[in-house]
Amino acid sequence: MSAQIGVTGLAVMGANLARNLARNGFTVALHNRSVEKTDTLLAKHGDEGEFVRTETLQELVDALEKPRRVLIMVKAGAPVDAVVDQLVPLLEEGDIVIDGGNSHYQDTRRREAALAEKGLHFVGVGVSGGEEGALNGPSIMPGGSKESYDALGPLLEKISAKADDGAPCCAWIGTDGAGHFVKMVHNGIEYADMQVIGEAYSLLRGAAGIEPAEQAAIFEEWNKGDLSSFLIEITAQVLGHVDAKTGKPFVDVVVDAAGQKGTGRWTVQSALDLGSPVSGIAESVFARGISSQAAQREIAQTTLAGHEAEVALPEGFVEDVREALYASKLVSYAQGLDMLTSAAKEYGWDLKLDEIASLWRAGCIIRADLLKVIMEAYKGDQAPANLLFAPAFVESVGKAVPAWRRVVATAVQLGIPVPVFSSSLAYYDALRAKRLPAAVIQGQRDLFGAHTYRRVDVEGTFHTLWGEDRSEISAVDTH
Ligand code: NBP
Repeated sequence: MSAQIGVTGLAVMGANLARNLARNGFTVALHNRSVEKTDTLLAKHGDEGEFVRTETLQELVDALEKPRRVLIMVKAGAPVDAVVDQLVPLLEEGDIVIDGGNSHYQDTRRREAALAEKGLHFVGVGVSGGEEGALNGPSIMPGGSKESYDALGPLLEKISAKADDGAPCCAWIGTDGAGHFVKMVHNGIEYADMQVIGEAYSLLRGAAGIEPAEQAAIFEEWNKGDLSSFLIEITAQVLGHVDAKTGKPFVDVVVDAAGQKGTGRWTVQSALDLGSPVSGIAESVFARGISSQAAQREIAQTTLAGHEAEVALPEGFVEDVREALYASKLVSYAQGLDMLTSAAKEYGWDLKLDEIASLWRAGCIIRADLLKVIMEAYKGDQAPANLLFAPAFVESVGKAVPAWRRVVATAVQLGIPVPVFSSSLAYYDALRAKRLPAAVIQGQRDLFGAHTYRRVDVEGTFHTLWGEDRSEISAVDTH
């Protein structure tokens, strides 16, 4: 029997995707470098659908119908290149090699170009939702050629999560590395989303003295409104959890150093290359960095003065925090989506922001009710230049601004760090500002480096003779 798809790399993610495919009626050929994983999968779950056991890549390739679809689920980086190098000589023109791991989009672009030269399709697929999503329905972001999607899309759509309206959380994103790029930005937004929730917790605890168990109830309540999302839901669970050993709140026995696997950092690095101002996402990555500087934090606690002020909490502080959380979260989405727009221009991708918001509605970590409103905002040909300009958000964020300012001011006075709340507000205010201090910076650059400037009243590029009589001359633009 020929299999419709082959999976090589049967650790957690590969095994669960293979099971998901089989449960959905596809015949799946299985391969893993060490055959034990293949046999374990078959022993435990072989009855969930049609599997073909293979021991070598040649056997895997031989087991597949044409054009062949081979899904690689090995560790990102060199292992993907190693598997691709072994696979390519075994394949025929038109076959499709799929990388469903967390590869860097630049690696995907490189691999896609190399395989295209051999007449093969290389499809970088972003998969979000962790182990559970891989098994029961992840959010899937495939890149690669449109042609490859025609052959692969139906399988991926079938195993993907489904949104409330039944739409599959999978759609063709764009050529070469577009799928992995969008997955990377998804993760960047996820970092910011998690950090703003953390900042809300800090404020409720540090400023209002609300204990974790009580906060769990607050988050549960928030999960019924416009903040309703997977991350708010699991935060309620985490805050409500009590450590069995000590009887203390779980969050009080966990070391407060946040780990990271790299996709947040990649998002910020790529944003810097694109000149895309993802300040909230960047602050969330830096916040994890500071949290992990245990030695410096310990010295700082006894060395650095705080000069915190006595602050009477504004009335309705908990609701203020909710609104600040909502507004800051929205800025993170706005920044991430703006970064996608910049990348689309840079790499020639026709990214459809409404479809991307749509496929983040279920299956992935940032799934949230808000994504439906974001999806609607980008529908049709009236897409806003920035998510914050969509009428729905002009209104809802506008309404939150007074609370947002009160919360950030309170945090600053109390010495509670809220890097994403405050940088998001700064982004919002910078966008709104009639004049920015960039004019002063242009003056400084012209003075020390003759970098020239443009004027508000006359076309052209100018330079002031700072070291001479300070007269202005027309200049060749050097900025
Ligand atoms: P791992 O990232 O832990 O990789 C283990 C697999 O890679 C095993 O099948 C292993 O084979 C294989 N492998 C390695 Br390591 N080097 C190899 C090589 N040179 N040649 C062939 N195979 C090699 O697996 P995972 O946690 O299932 O993740 C797979 C991908 O999915 C990664 O890119 C990951 O970042 C991504 N991802 C993971 C999650 C998650 O929640 N875990 C979520 C979303 C995406 P062996 O068994 O013979 O050692």
